[in-house]
Amino acid sequence: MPPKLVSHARIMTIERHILEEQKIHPEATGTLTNLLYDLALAGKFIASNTTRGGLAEILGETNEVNIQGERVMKLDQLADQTIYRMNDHTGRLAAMASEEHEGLLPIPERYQTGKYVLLYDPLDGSSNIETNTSIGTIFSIYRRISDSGPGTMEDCLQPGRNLVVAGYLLYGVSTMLVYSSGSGVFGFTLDPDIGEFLLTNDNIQIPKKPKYYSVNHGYQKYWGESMVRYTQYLQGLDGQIPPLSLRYAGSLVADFHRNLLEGGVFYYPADHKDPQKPSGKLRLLYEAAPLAFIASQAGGYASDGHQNILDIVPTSLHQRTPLFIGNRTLVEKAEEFIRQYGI
Ligand code: P6P
Repeated sequence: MPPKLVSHARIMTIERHILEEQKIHPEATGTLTNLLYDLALAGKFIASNTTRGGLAEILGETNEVNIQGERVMKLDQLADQTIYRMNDHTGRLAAMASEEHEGLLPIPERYQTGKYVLLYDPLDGSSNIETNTSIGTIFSIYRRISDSGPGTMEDCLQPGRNLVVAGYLLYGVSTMLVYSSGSGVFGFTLDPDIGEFLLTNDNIQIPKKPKYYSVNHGYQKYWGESMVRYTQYLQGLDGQIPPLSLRYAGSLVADFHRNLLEGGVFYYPADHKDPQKPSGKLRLLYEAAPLAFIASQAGGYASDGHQNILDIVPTSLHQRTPLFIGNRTLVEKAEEFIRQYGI
């Protein structure tokens, strides 16, 4: 007699979860469901290569430089191509845009176009690959604005408020996929033995009591007074709150994910380090907006220091923004310091 399977919780695969989510949206046609399947599959493939990173010949840099002026790691290229080729022929997308490429990525003419656009950062934090620090993929899905035919730049330059789905994959101690379609945030952990993402974090809510703050202290000399005072506030130095612990991996997805689960704030402020980047380093469309959508679904908040990230209407694919994201109280406090002392 086989042993009776004892489970204290439903075994929920991401496929089943997406189908259940689809039932909440009666108008859903299954296209979005299939698009999410495809992203989960791409994530499994990328994960299988990142875990072999130290062994496979793909580790190390190509001799190419991307639109951001950053040297492209071979794993970056693999992740970028995997996501594009997983989605270019399905007829679900009108266009794509990747943080690794300057312009919009059209759907090849031989394939049909669909009603969504996909924007993605294929491997954020890739400078950490060779030190075996967690890295991630970030994705955003919008409904196209144009009626039909090839997707347009207008389809891609939408505010985060218009997001239909946002999510990320985190390639760390385990591989996780975290996503929201507007009805809460759900985390799935990849079981490599069966190749399935299983629900491990149901309806994530940022804890009310924060534990961490995440910032690169190495740039303190470039900060304005507001950031110096804000950081001292987080460290408990002005006596307003108990000190928070500093955690900074230099990999946005890893830092964001920790604060999502444990409570805290990540910030990459505008600084005076690089006159070419007065708005800081992070990209609005590929990093800030999708994570702001997830943070808001988890009871948190994201700001550029003045306004909700989700309200910013992009004017270019690669525009950058200062980012404060995590517990609403901590992000609003940053806005307060900036109002009082300037950026
Ligand atoms: P810094 C990785 O390159 C990245 O885009 C984010 O993942 C990360 O949060 C940030 O840059 C780290 O930048 O300047 O602190 O090394």
